[in-house]
Amino acid sequence: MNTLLTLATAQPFPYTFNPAHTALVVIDMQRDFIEPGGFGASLGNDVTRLQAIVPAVRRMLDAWRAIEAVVLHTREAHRPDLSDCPPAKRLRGQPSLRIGDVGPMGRVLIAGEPGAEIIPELAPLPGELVVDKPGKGMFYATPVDALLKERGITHLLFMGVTTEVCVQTSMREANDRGYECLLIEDGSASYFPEFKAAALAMLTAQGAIVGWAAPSSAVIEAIT
Ligand code: TIU
Repeated sequence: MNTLLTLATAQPFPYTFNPAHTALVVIDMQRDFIEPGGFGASLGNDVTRLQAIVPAVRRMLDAWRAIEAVVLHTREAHRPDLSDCPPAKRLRGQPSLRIGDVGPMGRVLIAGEPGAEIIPELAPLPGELVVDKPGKGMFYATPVDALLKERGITHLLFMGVTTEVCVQTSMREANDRGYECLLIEDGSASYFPEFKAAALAMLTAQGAIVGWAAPSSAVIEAIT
């Protein structure tokens, strides 16, 4: 679909994008954050909150796949030897399991382990981009910028978890690199609802200082 579309109801003002130059970005919808026994739970979080967005993320993915536009999935996952995991990250606090420890879904937050896999409902399709990232932001120590530029991508629609951690960090990194970013509100969740609300407010404040926000229904209506 190579045409300019406008989401008239986006916050804080209308958002215009061409699906041919836009990627749908799905951040870290992996078992380690969404199922019991993973990294999210080890930090003391109630993971059931994140499960609520899965149907909306799937609907948005299905609609985006139907127009054959670019999809990028990320996973927060470290190398098995932990060479890309700073001690500051692994040793912080008193989690019940640290990154690299063996839990119910294999080694926590390690690439190739069951916990690092994207949940089956949202499994990437052949041809979709899948990138492991060692940090919260998707540009740090990854080929994401090159992958997007090779495909002529200038606009990014964000979904995934958690809103104020990996989604917000990735959106800020993208904004600094010149991408026009929009957060799909009902496609993102936090363990803390008040943090999701605050993230949405601060991303869109000051005339879209980081970017825009809109519900998935608005994007689906525009592309269908
Ligand atoms: N803890 C938390 O809210 N998030 C993360 O550690 N990673 C992501 O957000 N993916």
